[in-house]
Amino acid sequence: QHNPHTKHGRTAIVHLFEWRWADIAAECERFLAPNGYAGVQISPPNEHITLTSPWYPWWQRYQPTGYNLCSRSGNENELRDMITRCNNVGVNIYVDVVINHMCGAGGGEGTHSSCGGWFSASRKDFPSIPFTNMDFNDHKCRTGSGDIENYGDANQVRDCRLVGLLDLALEKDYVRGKVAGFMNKLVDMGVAGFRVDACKHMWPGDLQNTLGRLHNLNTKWFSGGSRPFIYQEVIDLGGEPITSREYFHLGRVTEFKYGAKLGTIFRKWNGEKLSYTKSWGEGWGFMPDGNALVFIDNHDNQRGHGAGGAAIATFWDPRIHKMAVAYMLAHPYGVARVMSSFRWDRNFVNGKDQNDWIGPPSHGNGATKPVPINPDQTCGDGWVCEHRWRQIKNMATFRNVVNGQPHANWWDNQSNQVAFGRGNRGFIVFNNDDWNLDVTLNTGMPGGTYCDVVSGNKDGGRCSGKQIQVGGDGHAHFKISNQDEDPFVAIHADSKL
Ligand code: QV4
Ligand code: CA
Repeated sequence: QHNPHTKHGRTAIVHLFEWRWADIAAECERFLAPNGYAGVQISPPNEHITLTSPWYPWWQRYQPTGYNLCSRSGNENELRDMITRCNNVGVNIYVDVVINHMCGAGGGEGTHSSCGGWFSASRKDFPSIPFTNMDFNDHKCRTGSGDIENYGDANQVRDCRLVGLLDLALEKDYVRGKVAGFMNKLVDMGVAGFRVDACKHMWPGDLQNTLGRLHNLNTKWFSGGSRPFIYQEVIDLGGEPITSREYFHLGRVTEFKYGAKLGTIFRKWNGEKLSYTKSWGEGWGFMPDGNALVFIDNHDNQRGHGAGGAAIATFWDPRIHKMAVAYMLAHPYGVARVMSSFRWDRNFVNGKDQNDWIGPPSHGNGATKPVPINPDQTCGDGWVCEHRWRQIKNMATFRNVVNGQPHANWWDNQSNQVAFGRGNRGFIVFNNDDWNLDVTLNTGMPGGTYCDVVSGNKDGGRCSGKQIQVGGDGHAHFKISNQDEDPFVAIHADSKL
């Protein structure tokens, strides 16, 4: 189902990657709701393997060992409290669910799992669910290694092991029932939907059956008959037999071309220019608007996993990252997701980060640290909190203010200076060239003085950033130095002084 069921005209989702439930609950109340964020994507909440070599990597959470709800982010009570408190302030929760597989085949045997439950990867035995060796796909897989070896063969992509992860037989009624039961427990607790991991590796028919078993959303917070929002992780950059299109009828799909292209454009690689984005969206060969879930970076490709490579614009390149995220939030295409990261010690050897496995800030024993908030509203202890950066936070508001308005009043200099508006509700101007921008443009907005929400905030009647004068004819003069800390300017109906 394609509708995120957002509340109060809010639009943007933030992925609070690896945050603890207690911190997310507090963040919903103190920051997300007051600043108009629509929802949170949370890390997988169920039991997962714990590994010590490498030391508690972030990706251990993509190796389920059971469906009990205790994880590195907290226990079931903390999860329930978080869902309740976020819902009570109108912030939706979307759960990252890993249902294609269990842990790696080499995961051993014992109680090294986040709830302390016993399992055996070697015997394919997960008694807390229970799944046994009859619930996996190995008999169907035809590759020598049992792993996916060739993405050109759709059968092995669906029926073999993704990097050695024990592949569930989702064709079985029993497995479908267990997976749906796990998801329904979360639906009943009040979540609004799911980011479904590794959908390329599951048959659309199996997914359709499983998702068809989901309950309607909890009527304490959602109107009767509401179906869970589904967005499916399928990496489709073209060139493979499995396409995003096969999944459109089930829900939205992650559009990986979006961040890969926009990163390339803002980096000015491969001869790309910002002016070419006049037809951004479907005009670039992206999936239909109503199917797309868009983002600049995600938890994989910000550290070299997944797709997109070095072009991806992450918090490590803040100037480019802020521009790319602002472009996404200003543009009408897709449901938008903002990444909120933790920092780690990058260590590139021959272009590969040796530390791409490092988990969230922790006390050393694998217990994730809380997110402390500094007096200036930034986060401490290695939490990056991109969603709190003024430029990004204010663009999330921009997206809400212009929601439903058409892309309008495009201008470009045939290079890397562009501008566009959203009806008569908002206007944004970018200068990604190596020279100044100095131009008068039709903003389409009512006359008046507006506060630029990139360089500052509107606070009461005052503006801490640049002020933009829009004349009675909708025209305004813009000057943006290529030396500016953030070489873009954005105004909207609610930033009028
Ligand atoms: C290793 C070898 C295998 C070998 C296996 C033997 O590489 O060849 O068969 O040991 O046991 C980790 C390790 C990986 C290891 C594997 C199994 O990195 O080296 O295999 O565990 O032990 C995340 C990480 C992976 C990690 C995985 C499980 O990115 O590195 O694997 O979690 O912990 C494709 C998919 C797409 C996927 C993307 C990364 O189409 O669906 O790759 N993205 C999603 C998630 C991603 C997650 C998974 C899928 C798996 O966004 O975070 O992978 O749930 O494009
Ligand atoms: Ca599979």
